[in-house]
Amino acid sequence: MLIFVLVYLSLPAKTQPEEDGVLFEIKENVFKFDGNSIWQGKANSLLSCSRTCASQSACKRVIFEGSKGTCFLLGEGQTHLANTLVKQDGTFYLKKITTTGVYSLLGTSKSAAIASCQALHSQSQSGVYWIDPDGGSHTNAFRAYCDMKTDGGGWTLVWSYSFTNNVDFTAHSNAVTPRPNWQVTPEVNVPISTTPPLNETNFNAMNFSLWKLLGRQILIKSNINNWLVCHPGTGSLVDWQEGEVSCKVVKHVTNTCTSALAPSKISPSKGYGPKLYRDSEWYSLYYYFDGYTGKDWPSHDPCGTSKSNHLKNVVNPRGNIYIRA
Ligand SMILES: [Ca+2]
Ligand SMILES: [Ca+2]
Repeated sequence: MLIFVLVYLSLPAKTQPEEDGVLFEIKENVFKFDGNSIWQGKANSLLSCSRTCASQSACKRVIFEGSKGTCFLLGEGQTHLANTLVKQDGTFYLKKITTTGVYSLLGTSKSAAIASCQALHSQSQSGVYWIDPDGGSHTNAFRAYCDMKTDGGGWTLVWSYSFTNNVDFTAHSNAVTPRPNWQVTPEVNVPISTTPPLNETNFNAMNFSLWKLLGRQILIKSNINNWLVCHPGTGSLVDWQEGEVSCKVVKHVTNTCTSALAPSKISPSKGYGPKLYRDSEWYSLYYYFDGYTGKDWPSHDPCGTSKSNHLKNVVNPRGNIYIRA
């Protein structure tokens, strides 16, 4: 049986700074050694054996034979042994890992699921990670896409949508699709998705009830309208609450209306989907997530005027919503 444990060792101040905290991955009851150690000696415990390794930068791996109290320090050259370990009771095989190595484990498997993309190390790459927004047992963890770059990163993708009729953008038959399972009027007829999108063109939506577990800030991206980051005020998308929001443009996608102000209000449930606007609900729309193919059209207007000012001639126009706390 493979046991994976992280041990944190605090070392005296005389050691080099990078060795103040050294982490080891431990495999118990396995042993394989070809006699090529950089040091071999007695140690009265696994801890003292691993401490000896921690204090020597050349030491990368440790084998400790508990019954004999023998400690082997292995250098870089023995790395291939990790794949050829054999069972032997009472022995320990320790692999030294860097702090970066520890962070790189986060979210890479179901058992290492993180609460949201914000739990990733800031140096992490954007991509798919395992998340478990409700915490506790990871049996219901799932894969989600993280944007680790835009406006500081830490964003979990909750919705990727396209349009039902982008060729005739202002036609009533145009709508965003699919839509999340949020509460809107029964007329709203585009398909509902509860499958987390795995990238920005994987048109799906995470179950809406999970959104609030990820946070209340939203990032809206689109390839036909400016990108917004909105903080909740009296209004909040994830709480399905009408009112004020504080939005800023984090990327100008088009040269149209570059000095236009970002929207300042949200009304989630009036009409056929959430609307972001500034003054008048119907005449200053910036984003309208209209999901009905029988009426209205999904404004993506960088001027905030409910007009057809979105970037034109874009192949496969789309949008994405991300969340962070
Ligand atoms: Ca869980
Ligand atoms: Ca429509």
